[in-house]
Amino acid sequence: MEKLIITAAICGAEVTKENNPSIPYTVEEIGKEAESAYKVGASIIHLHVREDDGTPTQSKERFRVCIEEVKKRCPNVIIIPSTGGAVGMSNEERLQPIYLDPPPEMATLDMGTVNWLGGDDIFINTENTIIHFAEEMNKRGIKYELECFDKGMIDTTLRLHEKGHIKDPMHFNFVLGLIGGINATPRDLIFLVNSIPKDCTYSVCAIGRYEFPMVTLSILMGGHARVGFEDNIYLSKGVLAKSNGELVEKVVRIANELGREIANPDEARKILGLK
Ligand code: KMH
Ligand code: ZN
Repeated sequence: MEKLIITAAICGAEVTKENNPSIPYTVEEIGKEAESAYKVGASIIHLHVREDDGTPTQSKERFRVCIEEVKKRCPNVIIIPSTGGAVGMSNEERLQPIYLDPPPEMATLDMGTVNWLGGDDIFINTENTIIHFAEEMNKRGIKYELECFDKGMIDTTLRLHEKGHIKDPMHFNFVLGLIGGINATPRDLIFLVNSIPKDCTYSVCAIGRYEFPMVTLSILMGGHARVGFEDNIYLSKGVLAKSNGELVEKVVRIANELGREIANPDEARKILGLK
């Protein structure tokens, strides 16, 4: 089996210090959290950024300084800025990090609209939005992480791939257990994995208590793993994680027990087909 790529989603846009005091907001906090994950085995940082008061932002300048801080602490790590941002942001705002110079190696591409965490919120990604985001990334040589919250989003991806908007090699991230998206069960994950072409790569993340069971199944099936405060703030039942590093360490322990080696960033680049 390929070595395991571990992504740390260190911040997200939804969780706050009221949920877990270790959620990073400032540039220094973001840098420290990325470093905690990198030091113990994360080769990718999925990055959202915040203002110092915790407000999510897609400001290009804020991304620039945060990426600089992360790179200083984690020299060759792969950074995947979010183009999802937070619910309610405009498309122009969400796309800001892909216009950095130099452009990021990768960025997220959200593959459909989803009811967001119950209530009235909707995370809107129309087909035209997806095509526009993909084409803008294509122009800049940015590889997308294809975020799928449900099976239909895989079908959309494959259709847009067929039409030439989405380029090879495709790398998916399956998000399970989000209220509004697909459930986090072995049956659902196997269904998703069986729905993508065999030559694609994929990673798996799941919300809250589903994080480690779903990631473990992905490790067993040959997929990759994403953990971090964006998805889950607990190390175990009722025990808040003190850092993203603790969550990554737990994945490394599980992978070691299951005999799956961990990829370093350059090995991850090779697996993902990055230049
Ligand atoms: N915060 C969500 C609305 C992404 O990073 O592309 C979007 C999200 C997905 O987290
Ligand atoms: Zn995200």
